[in-house]
Amino acid sequence: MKTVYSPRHLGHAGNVELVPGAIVPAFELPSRAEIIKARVEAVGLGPILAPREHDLAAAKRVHTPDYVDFLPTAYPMWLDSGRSGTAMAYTWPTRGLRGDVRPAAIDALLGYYSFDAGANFVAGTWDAIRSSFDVALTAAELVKGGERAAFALCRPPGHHAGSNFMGGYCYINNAAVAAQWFRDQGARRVSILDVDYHHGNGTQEIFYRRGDVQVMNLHADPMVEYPFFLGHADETGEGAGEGFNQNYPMPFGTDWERWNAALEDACGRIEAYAPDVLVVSLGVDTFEHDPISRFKLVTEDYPKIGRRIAKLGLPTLIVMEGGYAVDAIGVNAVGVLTGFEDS
Ligand code: SP5
Ligand code: ZN
Repeated sequence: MKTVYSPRHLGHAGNVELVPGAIVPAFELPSRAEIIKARVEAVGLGPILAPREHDLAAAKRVHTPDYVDFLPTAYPMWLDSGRSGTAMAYTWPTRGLRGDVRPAAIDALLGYYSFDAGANFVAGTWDAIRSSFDVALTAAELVKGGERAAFALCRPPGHHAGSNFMGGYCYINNAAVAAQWFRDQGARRVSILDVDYHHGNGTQEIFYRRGDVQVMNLHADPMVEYPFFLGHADETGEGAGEGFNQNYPMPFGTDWERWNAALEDACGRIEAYAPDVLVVSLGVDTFEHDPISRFKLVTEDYPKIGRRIAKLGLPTLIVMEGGYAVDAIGVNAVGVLTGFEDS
């Protein structure tokens, strides 16, 4: 399997994060992608290719143009306002406030275009976002060109980013952009299977009213886990999208047996939908030792995920999302890929 990777993610570094009670060094680190890349090389998964540059018009197929255009301006605006360090939102246009007036100040725009304080900007952030988008589309082109599968080693991740908002370390929704790109290239139906520990709220929001992109989401119960405000089992799509969104919220402590039952059900629904192509949002924050998560998957489980996905027999784009147990992220993420290849 070919991997697409760019070192341009490395400048998205030195970030901080707001957690309950403190500002701490970010969990979403440059070393994540570097360790996955090193593991791809160590197991000889296949060639590692640089991305080709793509027009941002492809991002504007799933995000609003004003949102996409905001992203490269965020950090320069932050500097122009006399600040340095990390640009972080601190106010949001929620209930009782006006969300229909786009403010002028960067302080307000950061909140206007986000749902949490988890998508921050440092000097290299836009370049990393841009390269992650290019990585996803370059890998999508490999699949469109006839590869059985390709691995988009995206950083930053994307699945929390919606049509006009960032959050949860995500800015451009790489998996959603790729799914839309496949549609625009002639795929009639596309399925997205999101196995990250957190609900892919952005992906769900983008395709919620559409029947041409099916979205399956396995994640921790949003009653008790981030992103909290979406991802319940009764969210099944609306209008033309009714029946094409499926959520599998699961409790803290979920192990392989329980998680795999959800995977089986999701794979059955994908088989019934019979898409032309599959996009996998691959998070390995389901791992037992993940520092921000509370599922109990073990290293030996990840190849099993890959084998089950391969059994679907579909052209498959695998897009990297979360996973914060840095020591194990290479073995676990690449375990999914080698499991796919072995079957
Ligand atoms: C792509 C992805 O996996 N994004 C995850 C964003 C999670 N953001 C909220 C994290 C809450 C962390 N709680 C800290 C507990 C530390 N012991
Ligand atoms: Zn996650």
